[in-house]
Amino acid sequence: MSLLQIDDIQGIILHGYGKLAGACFVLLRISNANQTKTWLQALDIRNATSRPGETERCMNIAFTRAGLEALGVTETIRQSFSGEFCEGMSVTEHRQRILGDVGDSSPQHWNWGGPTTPEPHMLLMLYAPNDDMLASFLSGQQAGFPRAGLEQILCLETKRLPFSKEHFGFSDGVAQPGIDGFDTDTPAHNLIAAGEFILGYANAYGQYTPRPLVLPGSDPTGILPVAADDTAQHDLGKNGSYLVFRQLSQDVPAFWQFIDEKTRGADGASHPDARLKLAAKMVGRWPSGAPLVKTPNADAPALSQDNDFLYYGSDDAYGFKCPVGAHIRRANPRDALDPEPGSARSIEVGKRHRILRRGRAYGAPVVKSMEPADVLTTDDSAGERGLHFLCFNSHIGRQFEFIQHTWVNNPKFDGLYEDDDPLIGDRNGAGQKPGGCFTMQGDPLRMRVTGLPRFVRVRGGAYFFMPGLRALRFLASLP
Ligand code: N7H
Repeated sequence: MSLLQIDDIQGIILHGYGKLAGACFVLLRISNANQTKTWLQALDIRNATSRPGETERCMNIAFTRAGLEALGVTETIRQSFSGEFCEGMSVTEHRQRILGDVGDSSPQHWNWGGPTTPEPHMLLMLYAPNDDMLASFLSGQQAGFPRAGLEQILCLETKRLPFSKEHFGFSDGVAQPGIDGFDTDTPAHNLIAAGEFILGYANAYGQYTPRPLVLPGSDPTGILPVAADDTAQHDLGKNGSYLVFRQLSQDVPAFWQFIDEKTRGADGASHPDARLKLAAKMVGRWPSGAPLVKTPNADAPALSQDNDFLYYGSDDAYGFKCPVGAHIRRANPRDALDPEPGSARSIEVGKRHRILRRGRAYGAPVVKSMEPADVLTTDDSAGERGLHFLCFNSHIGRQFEFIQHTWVNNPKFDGLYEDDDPLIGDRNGAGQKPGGCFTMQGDPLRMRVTGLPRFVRVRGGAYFFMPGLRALRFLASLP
């Protein structure tokens, strides 16, 4: 039985809706708040009581700070939301540096969420079994926008790629944290306090993450629950979460061309096996999803869903199997963190920096086969494709931003010197720091690849608050 109030939590937080192949994300602005509130009151938002079946349609909703303001949330209440959320993803230079949103990834070039495009107020997330059913779901919603006092800024489409791959050709969405009190079959090293992802529950420190609370006078009809840690206040955050949304464009031809060049023999011939191995070393998993620490020399599809491993605990303290700087080892170092790598304490530290990923690919694949050899012989330099990266966390600074800044984009991560994330790193942060190297630790010799270009660029993004369903009713009934 779940210890979480799953009937009050929006479904996409706890379930990935993996069976629903169609998905789109609609960015909206509120032009008439009263109409929008009436619309919100009648909205059929999917909760988390059950995982949707293959024939269902689901809708979820989230708001930016500007959206809350447009709905009439007072300044005092708005200030009780997280600092990162209030400040926004794209506004300050400091945050642009933290996130690596520099050069041609800087917000001034973004398609949405930046200073040159209308600021989104709301995100409507629609999911359906297939693209046709999604199209009718979307057009039904769109028909109601004018009466709901809403203007559509953009509808971001997604695409289910062949073989459940992402654009570089790897299985994505394999490793997710297990949520304590909800997930039952997760190994203890991967079981994370619910309060790390859902507000109003104890977090990895055994405390309540700061969240929006309101005085009872602001909630006269008592829609909101009393805060568990402060009975003088009502909990607007309870069962909600912060949603990080970044549109990340992937340069697939550049990725495979670079790897192909670096693995050619002295005679200039390509080496498909060496190519695949270098790419797998960069990711930390093989294309099937099999983790390198369990199968360092060849893909093993039987292990494609395997997430039950540690690094020191897999006899890979030095990164001989999965390089220290590989994408998955940086994004979640498991038991490799100071002060005592390989210990229970290291795992506890790691549990404070986890995210729940809910992203979807967008754009057509370069080739339907998803094979590197076919990518290399196809001319598709102009194609726009990538990942709508979405993740949930209860503390944006300590979770998403920490991962991005202290691990992904940090050239000195875990004893390295000038290596940022080989897959998604910002390289040298527009000349601010070293970057663009990838080291594969080895005995007796390590190997280094240098001159990595940026393969992933940012095209848009924003921080959202996804309220619990009672909190949504509260927002819809604001005066
Ligand atoms: Fe990453 N990729 O598809 O190649 N990621 N990621 N990611 N990522 C992972 O376990 C990818 C991005 C994490 O617990 C896999 O799902 C791409 C950002 C985390 O072992 C693959 C992009 C951030 C994990 C990819 C991208 C993260 C993870 C292995 C951008 C956070 C789990 C399969 C276009 C700041 C780590 C899997 C763990 C895994 C890919 C972005 C984080 C294949 C293409 C921005 C926490």
